[in-house]
Amino acid sequence: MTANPETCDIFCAVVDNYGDIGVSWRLARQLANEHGISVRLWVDDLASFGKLCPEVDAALGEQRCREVEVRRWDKDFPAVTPAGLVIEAFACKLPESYVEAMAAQEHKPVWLNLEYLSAEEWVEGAHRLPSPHSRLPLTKYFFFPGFTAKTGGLLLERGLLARRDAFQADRASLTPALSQREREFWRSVGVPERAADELRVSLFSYENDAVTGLLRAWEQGAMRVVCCVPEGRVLPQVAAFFGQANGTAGDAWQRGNLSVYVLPFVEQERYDELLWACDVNLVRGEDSCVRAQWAGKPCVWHIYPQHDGVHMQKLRALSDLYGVGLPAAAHQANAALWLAWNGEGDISAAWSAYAAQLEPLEHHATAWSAKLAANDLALNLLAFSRQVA
Ligand code: TRH
Repeated sequence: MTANPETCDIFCAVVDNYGDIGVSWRLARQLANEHGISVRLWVDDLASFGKLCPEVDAALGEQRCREVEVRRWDKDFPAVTPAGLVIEAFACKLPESYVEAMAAQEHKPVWLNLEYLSAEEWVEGAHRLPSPHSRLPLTKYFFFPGFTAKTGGLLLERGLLARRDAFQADRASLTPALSQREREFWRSVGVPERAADELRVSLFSYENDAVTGLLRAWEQGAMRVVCCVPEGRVLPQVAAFFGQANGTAGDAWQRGNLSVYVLPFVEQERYDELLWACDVNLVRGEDSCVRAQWAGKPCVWHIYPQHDGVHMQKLRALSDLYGVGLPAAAHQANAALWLAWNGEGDISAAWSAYAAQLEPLEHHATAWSAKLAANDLALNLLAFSRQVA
């Protein structure tokens, strides 16, 4: 007899920033809303969660949100019957009592560790590997997201690319005009509509030594650049460029050919719209990097820095994979800008070379998103769970 895969517990420990909860929340919603699974999402930091989904009340131990049962993951873990499918996000440690309860089930739950995203080659070999528990009759499986068919794929909500296309629709026409949705979006964040002669970029990154050089390149460049910066870690550096101590949503600064608008940190769906509405997106970590790829626009990745420096290998791996199919000059410009944005190289020269390749980069970004869409993480995860149940 198999466990009931129609129920799912997802455990998310927020280590740092928003990526852990960003991915867990996306997966929870997708399983509940698109696959009819009864999902409980256990989160140890509801305040961070509330930034991505303002409906979440950080004071509540239990609540329902968008068809997902959200439970605060406190130290004293309650006695609950484990779900048929148990997902620990990013190797967070499940409560011991819960693991014991899993082992005590007649039909053992399917237990998956949803891993961090990497384009490195070893991921294909590690994806779906079993890891038997040292003491209990349980097996945990590693489930790796990724960019190739031999990995678990990427989270992609049903209809997302069609919604993106509708949002961006009029831009492709001969007389470019903004769609109503795009107009509404800019109005809602207090930023003027985009003009035909400007390059609009979004900037979401960690503190970054290359920021000043990039802002200067935009300020002194031939093209008008409008840069939208959501409130967050890089904002003090951007503010300092304009001689300000810090910034807050609603601030706007201008110098030379560069205008900067400070945006509020918006909920996840609206952040997608920001990515769809910009020509180039500077993104970070894991989830925003994937969302920028779904936007079908050129993107520049600030990777989450690790102390041992292994993040640069990860950066190169995605840059190499992403570059397949790009004309050589565009591939080189993309790779050089990603490296310079992560501390290796001259950011000003890298931006000039990149700006000269925007057309092929844009074509490639659209084709890349279509190619990736064939490998849907939620579908793969459910198929695998049913196979090993
Ligand atoms: O916040 P992050 O830096 O998270 C990181 C990474 O995931 C990294 O891999 C992980 O190891 C580390 O945390 C612990 O970047 P990320 O992954 O892009 O997550 C940001 C989330 O915030 C994403 O879901 C998009 C969302 N977001 C909004 O919802 N609204 C906004 O206005 C912005 C700027 C982001």
